[in-house]
Amino acid sequence: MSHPLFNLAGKTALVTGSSRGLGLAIAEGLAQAGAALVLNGVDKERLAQTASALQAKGYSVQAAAFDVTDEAAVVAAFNRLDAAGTQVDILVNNAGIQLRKPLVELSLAEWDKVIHTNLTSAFLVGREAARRMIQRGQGGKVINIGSLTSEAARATVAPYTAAKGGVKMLTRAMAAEWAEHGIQANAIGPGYMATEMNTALLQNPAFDAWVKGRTPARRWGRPDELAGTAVYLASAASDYVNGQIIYVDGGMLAVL
Ligand code: GCO
Repeated sequence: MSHPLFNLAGKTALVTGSSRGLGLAIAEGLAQAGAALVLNGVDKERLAQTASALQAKGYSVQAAAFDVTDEAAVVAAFNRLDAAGTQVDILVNNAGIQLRKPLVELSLAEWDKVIHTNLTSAFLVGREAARRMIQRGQGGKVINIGSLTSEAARATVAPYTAAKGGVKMLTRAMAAEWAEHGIQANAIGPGYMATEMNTALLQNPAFDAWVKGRTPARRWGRPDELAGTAVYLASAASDYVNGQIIYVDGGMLAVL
């Protein structure tokens, strides 16, 4: 029996980019705490497969395929949720991409794609969710997914770093404007997690050794290890927490 503070029963959570990876792990964690899920992704087939798998586990799940970088698509998606009577109480802005290339070789189009997907999308989806949360007057939860690069830079991932730094400050800006409406906006900063996005790094012996040497826990994180922090930030347990970023990184940022 979970502590009542952490019970998400009766709440609906929209998790962007949740057909796989960190988004899926976070979504399943929220469902285990009682939340109904709205999964999101751009690949309708993969999204449907993921939704079916979670439904088979007994969770309440619907799929909302839309491109979080497309303003019209985001607005239309929320209008469809409104029409279906689906109220988003918890938003997790997780959708993101990685592109590893030296700054001097980067095209403007490549820069824009990463910034738009990893940062602007949090504004577009957050704006639609918050408009409705404010109008309902029942508060809400916004959880943005940052990164170690919200705090420290690594060479060859400049647009990702700039975007994730922006996610940290956008979270504070959201808190500044929305806390008075009972909406808590916070962020999670995952450390090096074993996900598809990091496959190239995991399979690189030198990088793998660097992560394990640089991390006090001496290992990569598992996506499911974000679930507890996500449930905390999605629940009444964090009703007086605003504008914070919690790093789930095995201690990497805590040490030199
Ligand atoms: C990289 C990785 C990192 C991690 C994560 C760390 O290329 O360094 O992709 O960006 O994925 O963001 O918090």
